[in-house]
Amino acid sequence: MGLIDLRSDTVTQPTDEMRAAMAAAPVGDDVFGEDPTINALEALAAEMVGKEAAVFVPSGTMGNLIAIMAHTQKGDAVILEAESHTYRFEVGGVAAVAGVLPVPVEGVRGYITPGRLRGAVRGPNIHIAPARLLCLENTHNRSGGTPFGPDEMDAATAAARELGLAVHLDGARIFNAAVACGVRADALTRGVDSVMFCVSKALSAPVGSLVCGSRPFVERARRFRKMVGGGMRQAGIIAAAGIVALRTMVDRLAEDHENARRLGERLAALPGLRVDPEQVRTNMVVVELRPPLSAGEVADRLRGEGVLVSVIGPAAFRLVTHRHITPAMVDGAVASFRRVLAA
Ligand code: TLP
Repeated sequence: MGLIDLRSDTVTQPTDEMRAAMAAAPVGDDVFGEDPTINALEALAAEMVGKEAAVFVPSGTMGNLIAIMAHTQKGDAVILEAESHTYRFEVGGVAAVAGVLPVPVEGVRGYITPGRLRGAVRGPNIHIAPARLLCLENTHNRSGGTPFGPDEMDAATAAARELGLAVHLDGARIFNAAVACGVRADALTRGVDSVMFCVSKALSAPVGSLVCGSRPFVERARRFRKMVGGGMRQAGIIAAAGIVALRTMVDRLAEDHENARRLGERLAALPGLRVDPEQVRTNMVVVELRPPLSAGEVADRLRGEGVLVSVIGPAAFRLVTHRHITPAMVDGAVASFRRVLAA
């Protein structure tokens, strides 16, 4: 069957159509705003999330960083979910580069409720860094790809408005959320000031993310992109794949979600594992091992069987389905788990 790589949807390969579009893409110097393919991708991206403008960046990490820089001044406070990717896995750039105080708030499966948000905003008081920005994440990676629907997004953004905060959304997987909730992505982004999403994850493009918002916000973000070294030249070569990703790869995400559900249900039936199939709502499955098994050891044995998973804790894995994972591979992975646990 070959390797069953469930580590992340970032492992997806570009499609033949992407490679052809990349080879044929008209390009120019993007720092001068002259790359027609990047300009087309930015326009398409902005339109899909209902914003005025967008800027193409090499990674989600850079996209979140420059969005935060564009919303804040040094010394401001930014409210983030305690398990959010930006707080936990973006190398502390929010503090080290943006120079703002991250204020972590524990969410409910990654969702910052309006009540918890109100509880986290203090001041005004001369002793306290002024809170300027709320960062949300949809889908929420660490809580197993949990999607938040329009009502939850609207409630959080309305509370942020009352508190005078701008809102940035880490929507690395916003199209997974939209497909899972049965809505268009713009129904999830209507209340936010800015959204970053990635074409490099389940949408299968090789590189790239978009930061979208109002025209003045995006112009500010574009300056910060240049500051942190993200001004690219004939990068239409990669943007071309992003256009194909947005046009052809969104609807098929439903297949990844079905496969994740299948994986979750079958793993839940194995002794030694704890999985809640009800919580598998997009393309991720979180698996907990019952003691005394260690995730590192089980992952090594699975690797020996040709199944790759991400270890996310001493007794926990994350498994991600994507375009290269078929239902037969799901069943193959489950069979490997069964053998490894029995050994
Ligand atoms: N997530 C990756 C890696 O961190 C491991 C993954 O495999 O899930 N926001 C969210 C919610 C993300 O999940 C990621 C990447 C990013 C931002 C950062 O994107 P990149 O990797 O393009 O910098």
